[in-house]
Amino acid sequence: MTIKEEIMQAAYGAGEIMRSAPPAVDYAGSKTGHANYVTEYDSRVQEYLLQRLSAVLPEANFVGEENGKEVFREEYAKGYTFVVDPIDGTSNFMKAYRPSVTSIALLKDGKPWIGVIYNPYTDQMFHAQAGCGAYENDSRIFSSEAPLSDSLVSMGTAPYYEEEVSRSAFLLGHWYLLRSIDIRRSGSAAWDICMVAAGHIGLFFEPRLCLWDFAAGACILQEAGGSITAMDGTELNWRTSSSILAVSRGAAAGDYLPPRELMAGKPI
Ligand code: 2AM
Ligand code: CA
Repeated sequence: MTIKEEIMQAAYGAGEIMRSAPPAVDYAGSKTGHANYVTEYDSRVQEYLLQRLSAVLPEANFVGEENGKEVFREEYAKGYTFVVDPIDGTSNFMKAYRPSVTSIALLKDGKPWIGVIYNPYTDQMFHAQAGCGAYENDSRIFSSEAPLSDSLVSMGTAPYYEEEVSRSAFLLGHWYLLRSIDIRRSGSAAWDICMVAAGHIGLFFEPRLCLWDFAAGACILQEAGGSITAMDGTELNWRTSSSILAVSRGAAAGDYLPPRELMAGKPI
């Protein structure tokens, strides 16, 4: 088995744990701030992935959302680092609303090299390796060639931060509503990025996300011909939390960068 196939097997195992949860899962306690929940399943899936992925590549570092290593360490810039979100879409998971997915990125020398995202409720496995194309299950995927005006846009509301951040999300959402077919909000950033990669969504944005929310999706989207940057169009550094703009081939061919005032939460 290749390393990517072994990571996919680990993601299937994570999905089994998620599917074993009762229909609605009470949260085990809030992390810091508004809407920032963690259930016993987030911890269980992360523990499982830590064991399983350590066996795949014992020399790799491991950064998981639930061990909260937000700060990128210099040692991650060389060699291999797994960046794992055991359950992306935890609020959905708690309410048995969908989707919730497992997201696993393997960074090589500090940049996404392999991305695996699995939705266990629909058995959709998205996977990519740099230079080898992106796939949904066994089929190659490509981002859409439709212009933004003929695309759906998905947004994240960034409910975890100070009020200006979510205000800017809604100002930007309205700006994109006027320039697209309509707006969607799934509750899982990793899933939304896969939807751009597979051609269903033309553009996804969220004013602030952590590395484990977007690292695997970034690899999949880039291999599907799309692009991913910060919301002002600048390159991601793969080290810190960032605003995210994930764009299809068609949307990227036109004007899609939002006005800076809106990013700062100021109406125009
Ligand atoms: P989660 O479900 O793994 O917590 C929803 O707006 C998106 O933001 C989800 O992908 C969610 O991931 C993510 N998210 C949750 N808490 C966050 C935080 N503190 N910082 C950044 N993103 C977060
Ligand atoms: Ca999570």
